[in-house]
Amino acid sequence: MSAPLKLITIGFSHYCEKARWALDRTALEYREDDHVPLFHWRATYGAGGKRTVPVLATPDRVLNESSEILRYCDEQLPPERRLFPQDAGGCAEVEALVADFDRGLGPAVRRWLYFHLLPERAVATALLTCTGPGWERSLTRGAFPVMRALMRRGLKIDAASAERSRQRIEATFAAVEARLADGRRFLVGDRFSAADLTFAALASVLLQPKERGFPVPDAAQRVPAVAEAIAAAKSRPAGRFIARMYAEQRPPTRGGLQR
Ligand SMILES: N[C@@H](CCC(=O)N[C@@H](CS)C(=O)NCC(=O)O)C(=O)O
Repeated sequence: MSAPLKLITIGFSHYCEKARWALDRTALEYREDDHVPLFHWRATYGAGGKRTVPVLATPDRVLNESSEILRYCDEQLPPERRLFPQDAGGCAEVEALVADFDRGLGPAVRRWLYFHLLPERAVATALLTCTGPGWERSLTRGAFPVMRALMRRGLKIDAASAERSRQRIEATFAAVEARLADGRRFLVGDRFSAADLTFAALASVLLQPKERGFPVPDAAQRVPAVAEAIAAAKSRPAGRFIARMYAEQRPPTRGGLQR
């Protein structure tokens, strides 16, 4: 039997959940190798990838982008289960939505969440150390102030950028709700696609559906702004759509953890 694929992640990352969900829809055997943020570089560069996760190491190539991993998964599936539709029009629409969520929603969710969590040392540490091998978690607990400074600088996190991110999240949720207003069950066409998966996965850190492949620690809810945002997101149409996508389309995760 061939060696399983290796999915290098930051466990709680939303782009990693996107890739993990796509892998879990296939019969591909894979093992997840999860890391604390910043410590993941050793694994990604070591595997021949770049600095971001997810990275999927396969026997013949290394995939550095979550959407590339979705396409790789599609190669394993019959046409009717693929995430990118076969017809050119449907495929272009799905690709445009995925690119928009990847460029806008993903970074906005991350920046907004870190802006609120990083000032709370206990909460932020609980999040950062819910993933990765024990030695990475221990070092993170001690080196938290340095990591926090690096993350704030690297991700350009401040009050103004957090506010722009909040607006971007709101605009994306509103645009999704405008699409869903005609009663459609999926964002494009009449079946589940990469657009639905990407939107649901990238917003999942805000919604915390129980089917998520890697749970976000409850500690995040101890920050009032975050608890309020989660409650507000859950009660609106886009949030209910995400909950339904997770309930109906998210198989249990199969990657295990490599330690
Ligand atoms: N375009 C990339 C974005 C992935 C991404 O931003 N990953 C974040 C985790 S949420 C990351 O690795 N950040 C760490 C870094 O930039 O060093 C994809 O779709 O895979």
